[in-house]
Amino acid sequence: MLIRRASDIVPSEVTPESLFRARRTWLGRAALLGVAAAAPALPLASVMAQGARLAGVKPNPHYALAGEKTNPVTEFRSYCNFYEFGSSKSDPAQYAGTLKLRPWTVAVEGAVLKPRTFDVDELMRLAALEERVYRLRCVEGWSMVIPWVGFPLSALIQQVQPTGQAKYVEFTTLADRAQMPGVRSGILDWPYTEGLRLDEAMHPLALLTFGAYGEMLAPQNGAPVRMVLPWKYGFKSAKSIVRIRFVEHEPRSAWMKANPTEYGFYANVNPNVDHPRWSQASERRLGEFGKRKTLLFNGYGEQVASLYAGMDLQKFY
Ligand SMILES: Nc1nc2c(c(=O)[nH]1)N[C@H]1C(S)=C(S)[C@@H](COP(=O)(O)O)O[C@H]1N2
Ligand SMILES: [Mo]
Repeated sequence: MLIRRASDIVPSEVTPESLFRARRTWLGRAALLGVAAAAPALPLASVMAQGARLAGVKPNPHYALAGEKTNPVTEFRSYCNFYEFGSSKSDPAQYAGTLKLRPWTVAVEGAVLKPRTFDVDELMRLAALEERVYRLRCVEGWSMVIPWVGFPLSALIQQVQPTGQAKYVEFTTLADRAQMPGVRSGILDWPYTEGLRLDEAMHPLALLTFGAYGEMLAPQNGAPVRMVLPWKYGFKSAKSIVRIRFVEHEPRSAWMKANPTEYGFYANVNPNVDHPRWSQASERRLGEFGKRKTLLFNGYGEQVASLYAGMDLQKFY
């Protein structure tokens, strides 16, 4: 079992000062990325070499994924899904450099006693950051293993104190036509939104994520803040979040609106429920030849299956 006890939580050594330094490095890097976007001749590798380290963040050994290799950081940063920047896997790495990461606020509102708009740097200091190695499986049939940096979303939820009416959480992400060329397309009804049931959002695996590979998130991976929900298909893990709203009724996500028969609210990884257009029984781990069997709940069943006890997972896909 990987359920954590309070005594297992590794205290972060991130100081305001180290965060400040990371931020400054990042701002310098963001400027470089801006230049790179304006001059496409600059090779991607030189952009990705710039680092904004998150000093003092310790790996949480309970989420180490023994026996599975993490994907190379270059793969993580160059093969992305972020439709606001285009629909091909290489578009986000090429175009997300224009995303302005500061100032950035996240409004936390709706059915809560203490609604509050957080500056993202403030939000990042709300709880101890830790590194967790999680699989992320895309609904399209590929997967990666990534060392994410963040803290459980539950830490934020406890701060704002949901009322009895809060049954679901809705995430809204940035949709800025000026910065995001993909938002001019009609692929989705922007902004990109996603949702969770409150108990899913409170689950210790649900990670509010600011970094990966010991660094601040790159824009194409959802900087400055995103969700990572390792037992669900990748599209549930909304990138570049600007609002978290607590609501009474199940919210309809952008993908549900676009195609309700293909994308359900739960979107738990399930090899037994095929996508209408392809099988979900197997997947390709990026960097590997051949296929792996897809695991129920992406291998996190021991932790999350009880959330769905008694539910027909064919119906609630
Ligand atoms: N705002 C936003 N969030 C998003 C997406 C998107 O297009 N827009 N794509 C999703 C999908 S389909 C996947 S698989 C993951 C991919 O995350 P990664 O590119 O960092 O691996 O982000 C998810 N979050
Ligand atoms: Mo995905």
